[in-house]
Amino acid sequence: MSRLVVVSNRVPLPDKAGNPPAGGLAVALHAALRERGGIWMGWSGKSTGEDEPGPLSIRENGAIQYALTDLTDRDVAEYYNGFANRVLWPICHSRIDLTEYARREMAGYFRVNRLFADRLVPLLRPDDVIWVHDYHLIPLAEELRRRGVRNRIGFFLHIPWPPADIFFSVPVYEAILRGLCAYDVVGFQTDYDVENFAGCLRREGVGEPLGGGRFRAFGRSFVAGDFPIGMETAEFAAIAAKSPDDRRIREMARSLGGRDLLIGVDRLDYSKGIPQRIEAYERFLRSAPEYMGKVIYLQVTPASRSEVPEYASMQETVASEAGRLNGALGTVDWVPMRYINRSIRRPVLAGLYRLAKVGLVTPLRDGMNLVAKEFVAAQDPEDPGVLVLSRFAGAARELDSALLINPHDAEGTAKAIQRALSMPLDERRERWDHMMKRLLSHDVVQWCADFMAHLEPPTHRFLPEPAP
Ligand code: GDG
Repeated sequence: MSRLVVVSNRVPLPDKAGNPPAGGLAVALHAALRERGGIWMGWSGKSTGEDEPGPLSIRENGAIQYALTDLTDRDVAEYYNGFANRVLWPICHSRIDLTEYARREMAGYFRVNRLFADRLVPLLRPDDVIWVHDYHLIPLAEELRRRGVRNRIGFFLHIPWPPADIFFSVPVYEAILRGLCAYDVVGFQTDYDVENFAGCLRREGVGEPLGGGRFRAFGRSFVAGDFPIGMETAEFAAIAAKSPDDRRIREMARSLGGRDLLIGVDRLDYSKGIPQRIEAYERFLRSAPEYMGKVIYLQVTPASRSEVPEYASMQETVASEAGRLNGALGTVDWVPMRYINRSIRRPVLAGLYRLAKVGLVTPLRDGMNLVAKEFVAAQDPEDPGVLVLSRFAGAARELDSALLINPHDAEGTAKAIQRALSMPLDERRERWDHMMKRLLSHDVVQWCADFMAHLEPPTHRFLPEPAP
């Protein structure tokens, strides 16, 4: 079996005992890397004040090599905080209003992709299979091809792909689109993303579908399809099932004092719709005052990308909205909302999901949203909680037995919260069963295997290139 080479912006390094960090993607890719041997390459997370980023550092862990590169301060400002997170991220989440386009930053993005290519080429063997992850590294395959790399190269986009009109507002959209078409397999989270991507090729007049998931564009052909990412369902469910024995979960349960728990868990990001969720919760309490004092909404929100101004201001907005809500509706013995602005450990998270009666996953736009899946996987099959899920999360394509809402409609979301809290046990079980079956049959190991099956050379036998 040929080696696997994974490339992503950051590399989830294992602990001293060689175990990968918790979380489905890291675990699944480590398992594939361990089985086949290979390399995981990415940014070390460190930046140097120098003009040059310094040499690649290689760490060995059994059959896996980690190849880490530092970046310069300028690289981080232009490539990561700049073009990736102030142009591509907002654009892919349909937020043209938040994009800050600067030619200097765009040049930095392509420069860092060239650096990655320069550093990866000497490590490659002719039969390695390369799998690149996410929007930071779209141009990488084209750079590798320019350096003579003929290996199979796949790409998976973890975030949505926007409609053509939105994507075309990026001044260098053509270079980005061409970059995607240099891969052999391009994976998206949902069929809607694939449709949007195909729409961009068609509208630009640069490509066309050939059938069977194949496209021809910019003079070459490749496969593009939806590969909805899964989670480590069975393992996570087992951790959650043990959580009632955990002291921290028992203390949390005691602190609820018999009140029903609603939970939201999101990186602090404007795409997650946290202020809209707080507004909907307030509307729910005001329109159903019998629930005042009877429910508690816990929002867990680790800080993220705080060097990007939009994130710093979102942090202030969420904190002030939470404070305002508690000030307006709280009483001396009840706060409607608990807000935690830091990360908690994964087993505790699993226990909190299981303790909650309602999971609130209401992003304005999301590639998939693994929190929705984790909430379902953590439930007690005898007495499952209810998932309130935005129809604009990729997860809604699979978890259609959740209560699907439009996060822009605060009244509709408020009604769904009330419905979730009063849903009869039979209906909760039926909805949960349906979703859990899907999560078990489409877990992250399956996702990884499915993508790899499309990327490996035998694919050619199943998807022959049609005659011109
Ligand atoms: C991108 C796409 C796509 C959150 N708080 C804590 C914590 N988390 C974990 C969750 C979950 C993960 O972070 C977040 O994953 P999401 O999928 O919800 O969102 P993004 O970070 O935006 O990820 C997304 C994903 O890529 C995968 O393809 O689904 O659409 O945007 O696993 O549990 N984990 C711990 N403590 C926390 O406080 N331990």
